[in-house]
Amino acid sequence: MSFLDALKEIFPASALRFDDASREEYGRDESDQGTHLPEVVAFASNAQEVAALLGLCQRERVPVTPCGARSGKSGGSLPVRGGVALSLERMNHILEVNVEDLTATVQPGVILGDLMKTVEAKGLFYPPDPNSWDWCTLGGNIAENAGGPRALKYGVTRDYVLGMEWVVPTGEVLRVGKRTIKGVAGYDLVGLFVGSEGTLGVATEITLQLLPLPRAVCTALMLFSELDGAARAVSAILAHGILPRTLELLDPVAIRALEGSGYHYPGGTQAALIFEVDGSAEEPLLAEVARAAAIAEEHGAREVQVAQGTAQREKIWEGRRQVSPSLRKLARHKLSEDIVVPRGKIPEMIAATHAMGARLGLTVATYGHAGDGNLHANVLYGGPEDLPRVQEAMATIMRHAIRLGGTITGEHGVGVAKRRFLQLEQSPELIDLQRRLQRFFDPAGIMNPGKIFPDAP
Ligand code: LAC
Ligand code: ZN
Repeated sequence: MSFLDALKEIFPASALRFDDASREEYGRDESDQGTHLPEVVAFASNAQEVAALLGLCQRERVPVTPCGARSGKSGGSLPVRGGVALSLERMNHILEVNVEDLTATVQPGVILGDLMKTVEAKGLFYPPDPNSWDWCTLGGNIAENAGGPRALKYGVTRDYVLGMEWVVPTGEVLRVGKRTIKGVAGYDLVGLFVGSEGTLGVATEITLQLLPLPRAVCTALMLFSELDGAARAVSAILAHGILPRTLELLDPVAIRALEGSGYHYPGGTQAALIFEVDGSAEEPLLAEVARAAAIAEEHGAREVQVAQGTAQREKIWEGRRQVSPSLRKLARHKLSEDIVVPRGKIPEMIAATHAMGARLGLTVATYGHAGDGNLHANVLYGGPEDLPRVQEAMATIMRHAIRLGGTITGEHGVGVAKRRFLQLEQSPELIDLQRRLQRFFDPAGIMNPGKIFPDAP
């Protein structure tokens, strides 16, 4: 039987697309890494279909690239070697929210924002909040081990995954992990699979840990006339024993980008921090905001606006979420980094990034999750003629982050965008060990090939 006939035995006709428009659509994502056409797009509706597809592709040596909303920033869902784009977006049911156990069980195509709203309506809280929460899927969050602003206090996706139904690249369906908070039986395969960027298999069901919804939240926007002051305020606030749930930074380029998108900051604002605390009552939170504001003012903050109510808070966050799309309007292209440095090194990293931009004559925006040291350095450029300088800028930023004790990616993953930089951070022995692990799970090398690791020497 031909591969195509076998595919048609696994999926109904309505779940297979071969037309050019669909292949183009599923050949792109949010990473600015070009279009890579799959031969076919297959829409799974259950684990058995996923398992049968992976088994078939393993036998026939056909590449499979899983995808959800394709909101990823490192090209994780790009079918760079063609083959099958396996979409999980139709598996989009929230299967259970268990108030007594504080767990939720979901299919991989559930939109993160839908889960957030559903559990919040029951007084529960799912903290990981990548900025694409209103359209990214939980399967993608699992694949990339997504983080977001609240990672500062609450950690990242991995910290909430208790167990999964997982299809390995050879087509077996496994249950990994558990449904309880504690549990140490066997190897931590959940830890291995979460963040494996689609190379070690596919989640077909996910059980997540939830928390009680904080009863009070307080958000402040701190405005600075100098970027360096804002960067130092981040370190100072954290060093004074305050643990906000977010501490986000916007630099002058990010602020300029927002101006054109309808978000206005007072004239002369060169940097902003979004400080947010949560807890069980409002009064102690206001005291924390006052302490943080005093520290910010010592570091040159000229204005601190405390959000009055949900609408004002949402407006502040809407501005933050618009940074990435707004930067696109300043230049034809942008490459987005998500390096992390130890928190004490945040001011140094920001200064080095801007100095590097000035030296190379490139506009670089630095913004993001400054509180956990995770900065989005975005290099803006006009066209292919700028690429050599852009590549140099990226390499410089990553080398600097590593020199300061950091890492090349805090939340977006390595994907295709950063695979040639992995060796800046990891030894050849470590990369080789991971390649062997990959081969163990995926002998034919069909699962999201061309990702994470540089091509073998
Ligand atoms: C953000 C995305 C780019 O934080 O991670 O805006
Ligand atoms: Zn981010």
